[in-house]
Amino acid sequence: FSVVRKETKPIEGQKPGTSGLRKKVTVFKQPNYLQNFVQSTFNALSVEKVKGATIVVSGDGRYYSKDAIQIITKMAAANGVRRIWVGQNGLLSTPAVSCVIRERVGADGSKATGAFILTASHNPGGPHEDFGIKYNMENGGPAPEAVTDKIFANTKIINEYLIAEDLPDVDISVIGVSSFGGPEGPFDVEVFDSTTDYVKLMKTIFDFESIQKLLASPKFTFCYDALSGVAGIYAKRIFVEELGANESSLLNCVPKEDFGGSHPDPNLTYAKELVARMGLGKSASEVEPPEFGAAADGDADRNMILGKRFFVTPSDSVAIIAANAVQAIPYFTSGLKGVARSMPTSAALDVVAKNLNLKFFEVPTGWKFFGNLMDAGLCSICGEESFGTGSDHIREKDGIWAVLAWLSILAYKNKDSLDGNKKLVTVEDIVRQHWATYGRHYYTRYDYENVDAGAAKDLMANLVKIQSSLSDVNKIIKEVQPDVSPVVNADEFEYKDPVDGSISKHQGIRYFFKDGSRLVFRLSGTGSEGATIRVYIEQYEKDPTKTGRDSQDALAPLVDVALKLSKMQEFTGRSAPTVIT
Ligand code: VG1
Ligand code: CO
Repeated sequence: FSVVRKETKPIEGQKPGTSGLRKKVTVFKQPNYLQNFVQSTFNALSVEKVKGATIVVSGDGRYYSKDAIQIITKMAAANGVRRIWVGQNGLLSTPAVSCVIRERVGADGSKATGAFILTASHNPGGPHEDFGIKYNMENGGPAPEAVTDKIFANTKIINEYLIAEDLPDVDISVIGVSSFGGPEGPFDVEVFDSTTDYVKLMKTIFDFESIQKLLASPKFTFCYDALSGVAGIYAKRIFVEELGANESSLLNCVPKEDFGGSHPDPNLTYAKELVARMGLGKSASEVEPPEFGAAADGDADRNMILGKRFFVTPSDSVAIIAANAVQAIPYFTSGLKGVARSMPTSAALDVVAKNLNLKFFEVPTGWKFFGNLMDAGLCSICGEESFGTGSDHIREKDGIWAVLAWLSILAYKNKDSLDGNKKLVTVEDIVRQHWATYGRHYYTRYDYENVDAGAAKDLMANLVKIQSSLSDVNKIIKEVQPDVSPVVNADEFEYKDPVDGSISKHQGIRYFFKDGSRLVFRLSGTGSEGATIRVYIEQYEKDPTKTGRDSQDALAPLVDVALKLSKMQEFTGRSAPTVIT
């Protein structure tokens, strides 16, 4: 093939958000849009990460992925990349990409130094929906801010990109290596099985035999919903083929380019089918629900854990996994190095860390901040309130891992009750027991999606402004909810990375209440149009006689304070959130 230099001009708005660049497919299809971003990424990497390098390109299989893979491959060839690795059909979950970068070794001993991940995660897909792209580094984690800032800076000055236009399209549905010759020597495209490396890694972490026993027990019933995302191919391999679950326990496990037309977001609003099957929500199933249910998002890095008629908040989930990991999961037998959560995530994990005397870190939203801690050996388990949970086995959150972690805990707690007539220890039992020991963090998040960007900015600015007078803030609170305890502290979260000293500012507006309650407000960095305001509401209850309340009831007064304090309706015109989780 030959290398062509194409003239181009900067395109506005290519700033990577919380997790890469996410835009409508129609935006990505504009002339040079994808090309500019990809070339800007190559230009942001050091030479040896491009010339002669091995780079992974794959994603959640959403609409436009197949075209993007061919374009990126041709540009990689032209930029002197030695080899491109593609999961069969262009499919690799985000955690699997992280695993492939860290673990996979090519036939000639080659290792990947980075990856383009093609996903917009939990955002809908299809010709009129979202596409996304992000770059992950040699440690398997998302590019740190220093790199994404450089990429963005490059997009503003780009004037040409390199492409091998005459390189033929590679058939990514067939496993094998295609070899080509270019001006700088050989170039290979290797298509490989999307699940092998990931399954191998999971087997080194968990005791598959004990999970198999759990799944085989007539007392235990199981259900998994991939929401038509890429998780389906891993679910089939792991839950059915390896662990012996019945094929009928899988819902929506065939990846679709448009996720069947719905949001591939594993929460109580969007995972409708699973929620109903688990006996929750308005259209709850009449049939006896399974004991355990879980769902994933489009790229399979998120997870939702459900018990029979029971929802586990993601903030509780990471705390419960951390509290039980050493006993229940072989990978952690020698102890936890530390734990971490994102700032808006509830303090349930903090209490566990304190009790178990573990190192603890609070980082800004987004997985990239956990990577540094893990690389420095400071953190074993971490999580976010947004249905993200994971560990230092890779550098991304991991939806299937979280399910295997829960199944391991269930297998451990039930090791004596699977045979005979002892009662099964259920998901709900485990969570209630946890609350009895550590107290409960009532928690909810209100999302206002696609709000006018100006209005959202004004609302946030006002919330910062009123922080300068807490007595005025407390006056408002007294008026609307006299029983809510007063605010004792308020700030904007700023993070100093303990490993590299880098500082991230404006990471969310916080209000701390005297009784330990907390309100957090932040703007989403993953949307593709307008603004999304997220309100995080949390209240701690230590008294074991009061941990069994309905969460929305318990939080109602604090929610009211949040909405009045932020003047939500005044600024946005919205009388209700788009999604409550
Ligand atoms: C959201 C979540 C955040 C998560 C991010 C990426 O970001 O709040 O916790 O890390 O999505 O997840 P934001 O900026 O919209 O609040 V994923 O599954 O979209 O890669
Ligand atoms: Co995701």
